[in-house]
Amino acid sequence: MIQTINLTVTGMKCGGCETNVVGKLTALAGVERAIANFKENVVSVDFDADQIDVDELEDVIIAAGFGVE
Ligand SMILES: [Cu+2]
Repeated sequence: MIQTINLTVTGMKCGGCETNVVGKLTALAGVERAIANFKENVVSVDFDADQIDVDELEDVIIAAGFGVE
């Protein structure tokens, strides 16, 4: 089942950061869609909870150099 989560992500400073985060997330199996907004510090992810969980999403964001609150 596809779920949507809105994560508070810190450290995004421009559109390049948004593209970076979205690219990392959408490369994961089970992520259907990701939208990042650096001004709002929000990353919205549509994901298949049977394939991937929120901890894995957060790990990828953190590995890319950003923070998750
Ligand atoms: Cu940036």
